[in-house]
Amino acid sequence: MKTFKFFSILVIVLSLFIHACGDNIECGDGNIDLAEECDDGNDINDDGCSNLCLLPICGDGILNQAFEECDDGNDLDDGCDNDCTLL
Ligand SMILES: [Ca+2]
Ligand SMILES: [Ca+2]
Ligand SMILES: [Ca+2]
Ligand SMILES: [Ca+2]
Repeated sequence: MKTFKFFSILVIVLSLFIHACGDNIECGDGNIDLAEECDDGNDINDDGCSNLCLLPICGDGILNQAFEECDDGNDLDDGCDNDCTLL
């Protein structure tokens, strides 16, 4: 009976732990979690924190007008250079 009680508590604790983990790793909840570079809790892609919870970089295909003239997400000299300046 003691063993049964122990395992019941263990199952409850484990399920709470897993539930908490599942809630924590969610992009868009406003909390910067593991594997997230940022999380501003909105769904605006070009405001400095993308919808994938990554900070803006040149080459991600998202135009961040603060410091990029263009961003076509490729590494070709096709009108938008690799440093995200217009040719
Ligand atoms: Ca998050
Ligand atoms: Ca955002
Ligand atoms: Ca970009
Ligand atoms: Ca290009």
